Amino acid sequence: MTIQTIATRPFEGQKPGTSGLRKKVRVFQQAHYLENFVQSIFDALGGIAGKVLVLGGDGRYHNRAAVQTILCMAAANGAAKVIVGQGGILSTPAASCVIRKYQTFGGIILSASHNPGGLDEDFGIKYNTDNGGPAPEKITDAIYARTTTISEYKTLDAAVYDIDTLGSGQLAGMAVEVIDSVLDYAALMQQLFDFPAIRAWFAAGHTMQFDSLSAVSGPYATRVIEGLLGAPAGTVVNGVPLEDFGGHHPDPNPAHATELIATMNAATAPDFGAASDGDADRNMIVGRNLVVTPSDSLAILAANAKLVPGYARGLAGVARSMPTSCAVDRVAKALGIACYETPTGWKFFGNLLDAGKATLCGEESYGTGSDHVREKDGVWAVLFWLNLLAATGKSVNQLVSEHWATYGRNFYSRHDYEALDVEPANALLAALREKVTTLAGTQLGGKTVALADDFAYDDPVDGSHSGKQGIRIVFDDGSRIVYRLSGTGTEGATLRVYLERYEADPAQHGQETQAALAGLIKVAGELADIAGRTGRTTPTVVT
Ligand code: VG1
Ligand code: CO
Repeated sequence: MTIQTIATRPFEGQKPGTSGLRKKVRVFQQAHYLENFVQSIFDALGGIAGKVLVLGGDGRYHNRAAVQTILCMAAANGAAKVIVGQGGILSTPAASCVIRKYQTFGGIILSASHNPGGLDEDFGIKYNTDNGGPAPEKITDAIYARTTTISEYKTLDAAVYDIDTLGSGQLAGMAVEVIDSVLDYAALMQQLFDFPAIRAWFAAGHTMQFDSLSAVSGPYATRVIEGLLGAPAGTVVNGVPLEDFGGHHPDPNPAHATELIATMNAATAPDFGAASDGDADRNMIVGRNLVVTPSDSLAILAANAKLVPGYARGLAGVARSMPTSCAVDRVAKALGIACYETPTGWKFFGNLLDAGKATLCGEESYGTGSDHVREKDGVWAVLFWLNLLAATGKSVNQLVSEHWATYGRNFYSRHDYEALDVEPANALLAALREKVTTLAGTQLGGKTVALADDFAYDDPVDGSHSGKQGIRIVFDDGSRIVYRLSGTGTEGATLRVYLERYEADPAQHGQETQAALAGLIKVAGELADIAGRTGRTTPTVVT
């Protein structure tokens, strides 16, 4: 095996989005495309000679091929060692766990997360740093800059490494260690949660359905929930990761996890329902006839954290992305702890977690996590809920309604307008950006605008500034409308409109969400002229 230096030319558009570089598989299959990006990562890091990296992905189409490419390139670039998940499998939170546990230089995660998989669907790649978290913007910017000037990359002439057999080996002088994809992660979960209590909860006859949506949470959920926690076989459904996720959208929300929703709405529903996404960093929590809004889930975990061994010491603080509802803010206030508001994307939580300023973090997009790793973590969130169910003896519905009775309810919904033409979508945002500066103090739909801006974030730890993170309109009763464009899609543009209204009166908590938000939905549509600018009168996905 010899090291080769291959001449190449930059590809346009290798700019990482909200979470890494995501493109159609066929784009990644072009000669040199993946190689250019990987070499740009290595170059932006100042080289990887002598370093140890973690490598794995969600098992989608092109995962195995990409693992081989990256192993060859890591060896050719002089890496000391690559730790690979068996079969190329590592969930995003498991990769974060392994990077931290073995104190590696960083890791490469292959996933397009909640995006569909298969030859005609999406693939993705991102770099995580030594804290186990997604590279911050200064690194992703440097990677992107490198992709625009790259002229060569290093690789090996043909080599295929056996990634299915556990154990250590060599590839052109570089050590390769194929590890059990689940073991380290499962060990971490046992340190955080009361496994005996959850085991007793299942032994008492409680039931659950965990829908892995044929994605990478399957092996993790099966080993932990059916294995270590003794839930009956069949508790985890769609638990075998498939390259095309069985043709489904591996996105755990009511619009895409329809099988689970039907199960939880049936007369024979189990006590607890949950689902996770392509790379197992998202979670959806479901009670009988009740989908727990991710923003509420974060607030409920924060309010009850002391019941869970790993968080019994209490929380240093909490953090949420700006569009996430303010439900957790009320909990933080009651607990007397700080609540941070960050831009969308898990990378913005990293510094807060590293600095010990926040313990729990969450996003409205079915993402919840803590300082145990530096990614959001789907299976962890499900275990947290299981621990709460076991510790309180209450149902999901009870925990939610009691939470609302104590703190009030933040009605919340996200309306997505997918696959829009890019130009009008950008124009819509640009027009809002102009208009937003004039809105404070005015009346919209009978409410007074208290604050209106284009959200910008100054990181309290390293002082970095991130602008243009979404248009927000906050009313004097706490209601909010937020608009932003998605940074994870691979086709056209997706407009996300986030809607929130606070209701203190428990007599009003039973309202249907869309009805409770109807006034704001109307204002949001008119203010941005969504129908006029996009030709759409209804959103594609409502969650
Ligand atoms: C979306 C979500 C965001 C999340 C990101 C990655 O980004 O809104 O909250 O962090 O996906 O999640 P965007 O830019 O499309 O709104 V995952 O599970 O796809 O890595
Ligand atoms: Co994901």
